[in-house]
Amino acid sequence: MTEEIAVASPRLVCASPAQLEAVLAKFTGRILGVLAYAATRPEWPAGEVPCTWVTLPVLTGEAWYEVWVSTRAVAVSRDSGLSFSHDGGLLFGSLVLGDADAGQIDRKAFAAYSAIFDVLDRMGYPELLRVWNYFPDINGADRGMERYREFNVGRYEAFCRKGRAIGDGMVPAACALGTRQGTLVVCFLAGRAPGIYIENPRQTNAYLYPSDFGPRSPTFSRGVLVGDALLVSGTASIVGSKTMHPGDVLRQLDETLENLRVVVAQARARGFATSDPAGLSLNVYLRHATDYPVVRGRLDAEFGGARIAFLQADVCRTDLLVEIEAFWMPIP
Ligand code: 3EB
Repeated sequence: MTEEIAVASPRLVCASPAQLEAVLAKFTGRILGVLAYAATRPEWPAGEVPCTWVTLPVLTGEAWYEVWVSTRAVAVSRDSGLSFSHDGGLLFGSLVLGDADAGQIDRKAFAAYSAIFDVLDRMGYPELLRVWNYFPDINGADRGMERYREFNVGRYEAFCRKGRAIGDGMVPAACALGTRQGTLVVCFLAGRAPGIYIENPRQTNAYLYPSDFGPRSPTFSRGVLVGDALLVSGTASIVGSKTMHPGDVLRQLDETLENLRVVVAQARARGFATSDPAGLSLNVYLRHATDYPVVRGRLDAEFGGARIAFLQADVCRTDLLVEIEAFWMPIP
């Protein structure tokens, strides 16, 4: 007799402020955590559900909630300033560090990632699957280096110090965006087992970016398959390692959509089978809020049934005007 082993898979439910209470009630006991996107402190779920505020303006309303749900019962915990939930297969959590606008973002990144890796090792969920990085003034300069590049130095050093390999099929999916408030927010999904990490043949693997993009490369992959869920990294108008179509948001959008199609195709080749458009969620980060109407028009035409959040954020290269992350999985 063969026994089927269920692989842990996350689920995502998106909610407006009006929908939040009902969503939380429906998934009580199975909520891994909530990412709350809002420019000003949003309404908070009561109780012990770990909720992390990402201080970005939402272009479609007051706030936007991503409720990450497990298919199993979860336990909620705290350790070393991290709050997290885990279900025996997956661990979802966040760490918020203050004074991230006071310089030395490399040290903050090193501290955050070191603390996260330590907790993951202690808890027995050593595999970092997907990371969300948010910090202020991402394109500003500290001590003569762009803060995103400085962030990459600290992140890279923490990977090395904590024994994480950097290479093909080994680095987490991620996004990195600039906010307007003084905290470094790092949210993460980790697992007892590694994910299937996806790269994009149109793009240089980010950990191999040449040094003109900074002394240490960013440590992320283009996407990750976690069970039957696909989590696509922040995706932009980059071919090889070069920004395409500077100054032209619609051409950047087309290039970004092509990159997204290629990442999904790569995931299909590795076993990703979800095709229900209702299970697709996109976060669209726009550098300029004034680009919202044209970008929205194009995306509404492209993605019929998907849930799309539009957020205003600084993208991690000054010449990038748009970045899109995508989550695609069965509806819980
Ligand atoms: C890029 O493709 C655009 O540093 O974690 C996308 C996703 C980007 C993740 C990161 C950066 C990161 O290089 C920027």
